[in-house]
Amino acid sequence: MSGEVPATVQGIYEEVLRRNPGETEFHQAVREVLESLAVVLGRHREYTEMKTVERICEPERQIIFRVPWQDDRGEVWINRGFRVEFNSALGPYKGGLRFHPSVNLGIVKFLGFEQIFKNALTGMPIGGGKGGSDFDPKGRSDAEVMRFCQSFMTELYRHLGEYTDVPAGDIGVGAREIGYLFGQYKRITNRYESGVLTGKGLGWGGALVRTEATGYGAAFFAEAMMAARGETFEGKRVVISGSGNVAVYGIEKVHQLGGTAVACSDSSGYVVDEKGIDLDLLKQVKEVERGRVDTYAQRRDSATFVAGGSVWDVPCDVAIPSATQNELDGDAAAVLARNGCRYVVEGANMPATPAAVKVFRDTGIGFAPGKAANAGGVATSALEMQQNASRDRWTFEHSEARLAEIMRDIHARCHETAEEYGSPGDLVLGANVAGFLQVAEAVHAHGLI
Ligand code: NDP
Ligand code: 2IT
Repeated sequence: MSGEVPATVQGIYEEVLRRNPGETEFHQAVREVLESLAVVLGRHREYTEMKTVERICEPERQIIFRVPWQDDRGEVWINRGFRVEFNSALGPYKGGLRFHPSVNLGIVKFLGFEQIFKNALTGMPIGGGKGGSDFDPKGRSDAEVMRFCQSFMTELYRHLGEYTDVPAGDIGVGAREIGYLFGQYKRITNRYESGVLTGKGLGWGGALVRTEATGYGAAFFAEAMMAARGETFEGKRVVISGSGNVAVYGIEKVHQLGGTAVACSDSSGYVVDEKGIDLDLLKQVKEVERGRVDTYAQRRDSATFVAGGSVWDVPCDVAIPSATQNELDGDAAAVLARNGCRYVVEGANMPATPAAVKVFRDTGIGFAPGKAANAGGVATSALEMQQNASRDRWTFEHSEARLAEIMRDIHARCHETAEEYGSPGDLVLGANVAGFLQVAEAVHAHGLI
């Protein structure tokens, strides 16, 4: 862990451990936020008296359901579906759906908990939630994915609504899945309720820039961090893990801002391409063919594929972990530091372990936590909701300018809050405190609910 749990919040942490046994990722996410909050509770006695932190640590509602479906050969499968409606103080529950075999309640809760503060940081009126299933879409046909999505939504629909709970994508859930989910919601409810899901197709209620938003946003955030140190992306080597939605559009924006992304990965290994990742080829392999990264290396002379191994072995100035939680541990962080890395910006949710974050602190590497750096995705989801509600459609340029502004604002807010609370430069503390204060004020105003 990155530090001691301060005495003022120790009791809260122990109660979270006791009430949520075995949910290690949830414990980790809660602990990291609590470590930042002692300083806040010292200034706000009302939050201690009204158990505001304890209430925020307890989801408002947790839904777990059976998802039966049949594959193309007629075999029956039974998956588990989750939706954790964590906190609605600032707006309807908002957060993605993850389809991955590793999904369990503890992972959904960690993601939902993070989402509360992330969504608060965007400044948009959205509460925090997350959902998903242990369904593995890899290798499944479109028809199988469709049947699974239909079965999943047949249970979930009763909990959703544009003013209630608005899911979107996450790992394993992209435009294809959102399409099938929306179709089934519309069929069951007989309502064309555009605002019930975000990440929709551009021809039927989707918003320009939502696809690119998380990766672009992380790059904008990195740009703001560098600007605070008088630097730019110009000439910087960048390593981005993953090769999904966040990674692909992170690479795209890094290149537009003057940096060079030289490596990316998936769960099979990583590719290094000293000439810079060829985005057209990467998109062809990952988005069109739904293939593996080794195919990229097979088709590009300047690229090498390394099976297994750690993408963090590739020397870089900027690292943008954009695959999954706890993918960058203390050892990998030490390698990054030794190789001269200066910035680590979390595109994924909680990709750096507490030991890694400690290395970044000790070595002076600028570190941006996911709840700040990857907030561009959900912020642009809120822009999609705004366009749906007003039956409007913004241009790419307008939406991207809004996204860039939001990311600069989040950086400024985290930066200023860290200074105000006595830890200049500590964006982890800044993000946790700024996000918490916004949520806590609303929770407090709504009374004991
Ligand atoms: P995708 O499904 O599009 O891509 C995920 C990528 O990460 C793939 O390359 C995948 O490799 C890799 N990956 C996933 N799980 C693992 C694992 N257990 N071990 C190794 N590699 C893994 O997802 P996204 O790009 O949407 O999401 C990536 C991260 O960003 C997640 O942490 C997500 O929560 C976060 N995020 C996403 C947002 C969004 O708008 N999509 C918004 C904010 C955060 P493989 O295909 O081999 O599994
Ligand atoms: O982790 C996240 O912020 C997301 N997966 C996006 C959530 C959303 O509602 O757009």
